[in-house]
Amino acid sequence: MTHPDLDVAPEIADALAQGRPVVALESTIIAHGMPYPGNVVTARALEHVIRNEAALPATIAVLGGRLKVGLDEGELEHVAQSPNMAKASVRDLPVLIAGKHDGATTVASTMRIAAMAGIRVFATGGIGGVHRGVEATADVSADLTELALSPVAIVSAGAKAILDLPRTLEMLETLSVPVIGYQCDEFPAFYSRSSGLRVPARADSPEEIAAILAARWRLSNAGGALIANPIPSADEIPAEKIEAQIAVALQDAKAQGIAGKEATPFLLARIRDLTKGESQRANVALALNNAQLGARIARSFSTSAK
Ligand code: PSU
Ligand code: MN
Repeated sequence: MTHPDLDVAPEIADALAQGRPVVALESTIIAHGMPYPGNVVTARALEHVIRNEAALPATIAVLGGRLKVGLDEGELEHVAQSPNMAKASVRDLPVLIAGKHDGATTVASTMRIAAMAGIRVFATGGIGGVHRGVEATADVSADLTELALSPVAIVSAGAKAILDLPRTLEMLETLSVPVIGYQCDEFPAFYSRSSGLRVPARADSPEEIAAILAARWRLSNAGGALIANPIPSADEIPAEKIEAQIAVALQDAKAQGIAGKEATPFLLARIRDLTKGESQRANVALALNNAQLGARIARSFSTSAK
């Protein structure tokens, strides 16, 4: 597991060596997805939920050009507060490594680094995907292409509602990524449980998901899987309600010429303002829910692999 650019925290390295469950967490959601100090509170809460489920959290970030798997208190605080945390997708990693810079890892780069460390399960809020208006912008998140490359299962509340969900599902099919609805038949839409789109497969227990993952990686180690876990009913924002705010945020982005990697952070922040924080509360709730399921899947996967 030694790699010249990778630093795996000793506790996590031990757990992985012994086949104990570990769940990766991303850092873009901390540095660019939520404001301080709520972001660091959420980051700690995500780690706590995973430990409570008898698994180890491994928050991933780039610090001083090192690919860090597992952050200590001070490092987590730094990621949450520093103005110098670049939003780092996979293509940004070489530049950050060579320049010894800091970077907050997206779903795509977190997957890549998790795979390098031997972590198979990763919990996040919602993955990136095909953006609305893709015909004009060609904006498709590298989260999708990475799902076709790295052997990591992502637990996500579907894909972010700001996206074009039908096209995102089409692209996942093209990339041969298994999409499994957890206790649901519909692809969840991040803030809401329903999207009107069917998931191609359903599983009702972490054990069932672990068995699917084991089979997936017997076929090939190239690529991961998407576990779609709907936001808990008590925390959801109905699709009709949030859709109006999303439309306003998308219009504002267009008017201000926001595009590329700035698009997602801008839209999430704008929706947070428009909903007076309601979207943020939903985002935290669904991320915690995903961390819990991620830990259960990792536990089940590690026992079945023994
Ligand atoms: N989900 C959230 N908040 C976020 C993101 C996802 O709840 O901030 C981030 C993830 O890091 C994801 C990224 O990988 O947004 C997608 O950005 P882009 O569309 O530029 O690929
Ligand atoms: Mn993009």
